[in-house]
Amino acid sequence: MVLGRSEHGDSPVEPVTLKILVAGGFGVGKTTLVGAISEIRPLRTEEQLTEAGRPVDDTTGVEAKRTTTVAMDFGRITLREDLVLYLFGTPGQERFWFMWDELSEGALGAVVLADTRRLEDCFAAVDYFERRSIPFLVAVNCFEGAARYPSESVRQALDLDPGVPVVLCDARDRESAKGVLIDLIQHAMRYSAARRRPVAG
Ligand SMILES: Nc1nc2c(ncn2[C@@H]2O[C@H](COP(=O)(O)OP(=O)(O)O)[C@@H](O)[C@H]2O)c(=O)[nH]1
Ligand SMILES: [Mg+2]
Repeated sequence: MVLGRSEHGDSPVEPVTLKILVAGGFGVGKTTLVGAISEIRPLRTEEQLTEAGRPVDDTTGVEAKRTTTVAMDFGRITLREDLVLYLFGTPGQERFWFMWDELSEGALGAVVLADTRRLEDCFAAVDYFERRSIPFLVAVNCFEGAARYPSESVRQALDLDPGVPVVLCDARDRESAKGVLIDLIQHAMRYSAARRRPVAG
């Protein structure tokens, strides 16, 4: 069978699917971001924070957080009819790092969510993607009451390479979250183009 335009003139495009990771510290807004943009009911695996988990699930600075993502968040967004993104919110707690290797397989790139009140919580994620040369950007989730810092100070505090974008977002807002994903795709494309460029000489 020849693939081509259908009788109705609409082309039967097979969408390109891209896998994107959403990482960052505990309570930084990963589940919120995936939920805000997913067009399917996001699959999330949350459980009540228990007494037993309290020493490891540090909620200092995270108001009213009663659940924790134990496995991951999963969502989907169609950016264009031929471009579908699959989102994987990866748990920030150290006891889940073993999952990251599997999740990052074949990923286009990663969004590292950051909260300026607890910037150090995303060191681990930044370090992880840097080491594996996975393109990422840092998206500062602007919580009310948190001081606004220029992206340059966030960059310095996290000791980011000059090429790593730092953007501001509101994880609850669909358009804002979508903008972050588009920024990441553009960054990942520039990043892989730069890596492919032959070295002169
Ligand atoms: N005010 C405010 N609260 C947020 C924002 N993003 C997340 N939250 C809240 O912060 C808490 C932690 O968010 P969550 O998405 O569960 O964090 P996760 O651990 O990274 O998945 C939840 O109670 C959210 O409702 C935001 O942009 N602004
Ligand atoms: Mg979560």
